[in-house]
Amino acid sequence: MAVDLLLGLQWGDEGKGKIVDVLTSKYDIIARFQGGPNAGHTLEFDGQKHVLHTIPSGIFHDDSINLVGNGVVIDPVIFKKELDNLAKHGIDYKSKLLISRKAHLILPTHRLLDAASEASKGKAKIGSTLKGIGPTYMDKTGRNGLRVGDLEMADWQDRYRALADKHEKMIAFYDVDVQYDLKELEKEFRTAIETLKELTFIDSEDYLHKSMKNGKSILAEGAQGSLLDIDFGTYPFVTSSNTTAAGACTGLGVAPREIGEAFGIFKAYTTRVGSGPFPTELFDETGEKMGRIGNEFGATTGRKRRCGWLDLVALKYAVQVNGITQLIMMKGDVLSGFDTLKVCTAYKYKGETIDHLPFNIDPENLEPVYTEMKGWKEDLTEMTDAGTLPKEFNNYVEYLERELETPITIVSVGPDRSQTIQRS
Ligand code: 2SA
Ligand code: MG
Repeated sequence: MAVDLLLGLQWGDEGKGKIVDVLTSKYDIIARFQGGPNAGHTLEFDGQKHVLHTIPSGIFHDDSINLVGNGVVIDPVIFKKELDNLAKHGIDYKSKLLISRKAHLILPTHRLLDAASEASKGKAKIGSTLKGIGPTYMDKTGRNGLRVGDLEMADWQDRYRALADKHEKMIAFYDVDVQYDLKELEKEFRTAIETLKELTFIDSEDYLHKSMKNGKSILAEGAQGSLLDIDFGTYPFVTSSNTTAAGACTGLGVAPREIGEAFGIFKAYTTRVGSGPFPTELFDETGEKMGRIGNEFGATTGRKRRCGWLDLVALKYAVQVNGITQLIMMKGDVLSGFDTLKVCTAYKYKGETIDHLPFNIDPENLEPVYTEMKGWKEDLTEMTDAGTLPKEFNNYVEYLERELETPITIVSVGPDRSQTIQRS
């Protein structure tokens, strides 16, 4: 059995949570492979909205096993809140949640370091979610990190203290105003660690291999999006993990040849939260309207998302880097009522027209070239059948399929599970 991937192709918030939830019934195991509580995966069903940060989006289904892979970074405090919330909704998570021993832990001081680093950057700040993601991955690659499996070792408290003490010196070195009461934060941390320890820790790569051998199907659930990838995103305005297909191999321990379908998910327009270049960003009423209708606010931080037209240049790049085999288009319903739709097909860059993302995506140097298309008026949110979709909507979708040379097999027309249309 292969491992299928579900990846965000833009700057995150494409709607991965919803689609994993829709696809879950086809898979035995749902696995997160990178990122951490910076993610906000929103699911809506039975009139209720749920936001998950670290826990895979299959947790609401009775039959699926949910794995937090080695590539993920876990903040026990946020994790506990997620668990408490699941318990409140009557979800028996213990029987269906597994944690890799190799996943790294976000310490309270990682969060403080994130804040100090951002404060020290001033206007050049990344606009991070302040969840400690960057500092935790720095400690991982710097070979200083604490992992989930360490919690089973006798000396983890000593190692914790040594690392936290070092972090405090680093925070002081930044010389910025970050107020904190570490004693309080540590109290909360230790309580959360005890909750975490009630869960099942496993050697997850071995588990996945045995599961594959036994015919189990696996879906790897990405977080953030391709343009936030540490290598291929709009560096330095990126997150600190590989959000692209290759990240699923390193973040779960599966070989490239074991990857099957790569589902790529994108919004019918583009959003970005945090700082960094965004060539098709709109600063006018059209952008405001997209944000308003699309309810574009961060699921983790509540920040207002920047909005703009679909950037086909960036999307093509993401399709290539990930080897996408099927596309899923989200939020087509938000574009209902726009007379004209624009799609960016190239950039004017230093006086030339180019069809790829240049190294330096400086808005000063780069201007989008647009193709215009006629919009549709119909409200799509009640539609359930591909046959009822308006002609102009189909034109938009078919145009993208041709340009991206990849089929768009699912279109989503609203946040609810039921508002999902299979095209083929
Ligand atoms: P970080 O915290 O170090 O990963 O931030 C680095 C950049 O990555 C962006 N980033 C995100 N962008 C979109 N969605 C994300 N998740 C949340 C959501 C975000 C929220 O689902 O809405 O609630 O604000 C996410 N996580 C990280 C971040 O904005 C920085 O640009
Ligand atoms: Mg999100």
